Amino acid sequence: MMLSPQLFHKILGVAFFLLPLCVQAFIPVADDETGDINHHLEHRISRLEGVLRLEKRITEFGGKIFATNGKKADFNTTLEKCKEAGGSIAAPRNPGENDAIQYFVKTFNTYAYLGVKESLIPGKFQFLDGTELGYTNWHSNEPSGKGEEGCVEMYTDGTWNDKRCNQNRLIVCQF
Ligand code: MMA
Ligand code: CA
Repeated sequence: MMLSPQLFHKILGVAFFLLPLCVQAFIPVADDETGDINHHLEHRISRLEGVLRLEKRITEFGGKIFATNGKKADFNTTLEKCKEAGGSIAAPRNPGENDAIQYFVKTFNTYAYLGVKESLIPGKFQFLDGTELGYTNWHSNEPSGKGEEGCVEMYTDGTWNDKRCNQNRLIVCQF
């Protein structure tokens, strides 16, 4: 018996419509297993986070995770290291995120470069992708470089200073 193309198309449509229902109906075990696996993974992740917090390697604010390896590098090397790790250089968007980064600067007693750079307009700073800063925390009388200091470092008190990019600073990334 030959199916007409129209009927074939209809059957195909119904089959695909029913497919998700069949998947749910015929393998209910899979759902339980998924729940178990999720539970197990959550438990493992929370223990790993405990280790990283104990080692003072991670902080968190508003869903953003900040991390350091405790090492120092110049600005461009910091960009590379953070990218290699699947993140980007830490760029605070509000006081909570600034505090989360400052925790490392204080703990390791080492200034950190931020993901903020001078724009084409000397003395005006922006995020690395060129977007405007909605929040800043400049130290008094900063930025001062007038085109000579293209990067930004965080001081131990959490305030910012524009700085040449070739210094060694604490690597802090965001994820
Ligand atoms: C250094 C350098 C500048 C900073 C001043 C503050 C002398 O230059 O770190 O970026 O603005 O100190 O006194
Ligand atoms: Ca400066």
